Amino acid sequence: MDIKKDLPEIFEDFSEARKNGFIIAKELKEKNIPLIGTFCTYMPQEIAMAAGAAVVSLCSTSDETIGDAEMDLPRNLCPLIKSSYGFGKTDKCPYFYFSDLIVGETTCDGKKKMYEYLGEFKAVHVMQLPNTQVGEKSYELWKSEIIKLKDLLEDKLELRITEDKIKEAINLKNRERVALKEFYEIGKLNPPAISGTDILKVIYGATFKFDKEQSIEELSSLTERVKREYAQGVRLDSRPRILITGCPIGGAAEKVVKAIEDNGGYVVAFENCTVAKANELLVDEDKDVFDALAEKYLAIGCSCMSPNENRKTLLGKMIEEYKVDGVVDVILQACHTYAVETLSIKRFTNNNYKVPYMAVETDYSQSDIGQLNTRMAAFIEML
Ligand code: BJ8
Repeated sequence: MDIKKDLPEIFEDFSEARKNGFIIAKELKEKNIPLIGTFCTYMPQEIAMAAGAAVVSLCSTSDETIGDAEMDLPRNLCPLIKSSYGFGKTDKCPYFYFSDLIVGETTCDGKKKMYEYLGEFKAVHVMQLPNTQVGEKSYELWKSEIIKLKDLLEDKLELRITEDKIKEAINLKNRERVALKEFYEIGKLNPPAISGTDILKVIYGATFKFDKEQSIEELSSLTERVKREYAQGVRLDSRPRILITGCPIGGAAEKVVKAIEDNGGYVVAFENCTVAKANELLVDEDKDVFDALAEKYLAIGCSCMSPNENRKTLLGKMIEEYKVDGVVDVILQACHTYAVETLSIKRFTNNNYKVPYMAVETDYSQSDIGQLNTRMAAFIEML
């Protein structure tokens, strides 16, 4: 990271990391480094890392390939699923193109059925994720699926994944999570140091940096610099502080963050998978590696789980710690599990924390920007 650059330029550099993907993915292939593509936070990345592979989140956040996907899939389906399938079908995503294996999980119905078709033109492995976090059987199933993934990667890549290698990967991934967390926790500063748009640029961009040691270093010095400048008086104005929860929002759905920040608020916290859901919990480094991984990943508070108390636990903690004035629940169109959960999240925020709540349904098009602006302006005005 060039320390002479000003902060906005550094935030842009993180954003650029994804766009440089083609070259980076090609370089990895030339060095014979396997690439494992993922779609979901439940994927235990440490197993692939222990195999010496690079793990990448596959393109699924733009409407560029939705038209191609709709030739095969129903139109009334979540844009994330259509976009994922469309990128796989059209080979427009360099990460898809270069992936040796794509690992999916049986999360929501649309996604797990889409993998069946994706498997027709890509190597896909689907991990059987239980529908509940409750009970020994769910835990045992998930642990056995993690071991199965390890066995499969050993066969496919013709190598052995030792427990020591998994331990190393757990340690590295934990350190990366801590660095990410220390950065996004800048959102706790009041008034804010930086906008939610910039927080997202860095956190989302960091997932496309493959040299994790370097990325950890860059994140740590960026966090330090923002805090230092804040102490010297560089800060934003005081505005209503918004927490975003719900579906993942990197890419096209970032329009919601923009609508909030263009209409008088700042997003100070992201509870969803793009930020906190993926990074809050660390993997226990003192346990058996498979137990530790099963425990960490199964605890993710996704609406695909029933019941989904872990979402509320994290949400409540963040509402308090980030001194949130309002909660915006972002629902991607036709995402039934998050849409159904809006009632219980509304009750939870209104009743337990007395914080106003609003749910917005959106897709990857730009057609609802006017409507988003109107709704956000009204919500923020009321806070
Ligand atoms: S752990 S949030 S990344 S499943 S694809 S559920 S938006 S209908 S993405 Fe997710 Fe993993 Fe859960 Fe996180 Fe809804 Fe669309 Fe399904 Fe989605």
